[in-house]
Amino acid sequence: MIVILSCSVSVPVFAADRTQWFKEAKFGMFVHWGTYSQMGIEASWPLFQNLVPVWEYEALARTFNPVKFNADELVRMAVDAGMKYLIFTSKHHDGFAMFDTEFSDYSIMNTPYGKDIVQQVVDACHKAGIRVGFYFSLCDWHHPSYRDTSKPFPAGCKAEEYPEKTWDDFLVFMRGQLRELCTKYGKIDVIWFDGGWERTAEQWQSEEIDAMIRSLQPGILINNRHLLDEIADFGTPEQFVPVGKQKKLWESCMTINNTWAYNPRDHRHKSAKELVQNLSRTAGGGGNLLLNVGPKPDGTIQEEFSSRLDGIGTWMEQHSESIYGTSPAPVSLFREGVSTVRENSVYLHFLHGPDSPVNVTGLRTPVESAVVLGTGSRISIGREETSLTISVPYEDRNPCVTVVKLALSGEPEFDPIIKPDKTGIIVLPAWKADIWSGDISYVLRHRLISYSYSEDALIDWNNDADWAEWTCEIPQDGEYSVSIKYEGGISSLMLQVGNNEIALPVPSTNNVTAYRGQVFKTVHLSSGVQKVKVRSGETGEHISFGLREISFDFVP
Ligand code: JFZ
Repeated sequence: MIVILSCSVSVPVFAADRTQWFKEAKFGMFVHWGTYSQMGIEASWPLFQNLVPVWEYEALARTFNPVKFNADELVRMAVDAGMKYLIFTSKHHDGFAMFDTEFSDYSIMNTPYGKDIVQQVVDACHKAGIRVGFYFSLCDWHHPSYRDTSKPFPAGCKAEEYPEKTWDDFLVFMRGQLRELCTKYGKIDVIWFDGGWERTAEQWQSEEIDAMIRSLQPGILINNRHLLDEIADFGTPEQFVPVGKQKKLWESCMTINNTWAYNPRDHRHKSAKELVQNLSRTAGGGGNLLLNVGPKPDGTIQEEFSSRLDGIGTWMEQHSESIYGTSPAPVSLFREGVSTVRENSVYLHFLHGPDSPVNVTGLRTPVESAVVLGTGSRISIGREETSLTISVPYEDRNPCVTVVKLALSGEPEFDPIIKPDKTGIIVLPAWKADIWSGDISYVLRHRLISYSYSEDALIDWNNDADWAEWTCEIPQDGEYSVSIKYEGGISSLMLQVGNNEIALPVPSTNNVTAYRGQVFKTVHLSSGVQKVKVRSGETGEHISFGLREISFDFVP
């Protein structure tokens, strides 16, 4: 008699290992698709907003039959755009399962289509060799143990509106579906939670489900929307690219127009240029871009989306080395854009221009050559003591983002220290600032200090938890006059140099477009390398204030 002992021992996969592919991939496809595509409305939210009666929304399951859906074509579109992974809505807030689940009749299996779409998507991703993950909404507005369905939306969704007695039943249901998603489809690389805001992590038992998922799928990544930021593998800023330095991996999710689902009335499509700029900005910030498509009711992708994905793919054919496997440059190297680093190369992504000779500072390692990606043109490099000057011929500019590859003589070394200029003044410009912020809230736009190229200023001073920071060299002990160039105004700006902090009154200028210099009282500075930090002196909106530069001038 042969006894076969089977035991699954899940080997812990440490964060640094399991996130490596994600950090290198940089770019993925988000897919929001369900019965709602038949009405051309947003996923789930029309229910909550009482725009569509529940009976009418849920009746969509009776007609959903995407006969033209071809998972391989969808995945090919993603691969051709340069996307390395795909996140698919297995279940949105409406509770409709796009997979064959034994725990609910409200699923794709009970539609005229009657086939497991999640299975098809996973198979196509595995066949194409890209990673695959499931968007899964914790909140389930269909399930009678989650929501008091006797109440009209938006009532009935909150914990306090529903008796505790059914909550355990719902958790059994929710965990059952998660277990199905983690055991029926082979290797899964991401669980992209959403919909956590109507309960707490304790009520969701997020720690338990996080552990269950990791035991069933060793190496899987889980985002922060089960409300456990500290154990999440990545943060999820939504519809924006954070500008500050982040404390953990992050992935910006974004739509091409403004709707996650298929919406033929939403014509606010971002151009391919804007989408590529967002890709460069996410890579330049050390994050990923998850760009969304919402398939039509027949399963195909609308032309406005496919044409833009083609445009991104064309750019990626010539520029992917400046995206995949790169890290963000630790120092702002030039004013016109962002920089990525890979091996002994630095890539300058021009989000604006380049119109005139470009000044590159903060790079210690000698540059051997400068080449424009795509055209292959070698461009001349002007070298000065602590900076480089490059000029990109107009004909070499890319219609989306021009990237100049600097080939270095060795390992990239950066110099964050701003030195006094030829006149001895220490000038700290907006574009050289490091922007620091609190943890980005995954959904609501946590207004950060951001750098606005058009004003060439630091704007959005709306949260005193954010600050701008420079590292500079103070040549000698003594008194220095502090000057700032700014527009608009703010009642007080806190300036910290080393360990001393002073409040700078910044009277409002009479015109937020012009800017003016303001010389303040002097401060005593000690010689050596100093960190200069600036933050709003109070909370509240200061959308009128734009800081262009701070400078220190020695007073003999
Ligand atoms: C969430 C979903 O609601 C949305 O449909 C989409 O799936 C997106 C990726 O994730 O977006 C949210 C969630 C919560 C809020 C706003 C957008 N909220 O609480 O304001």
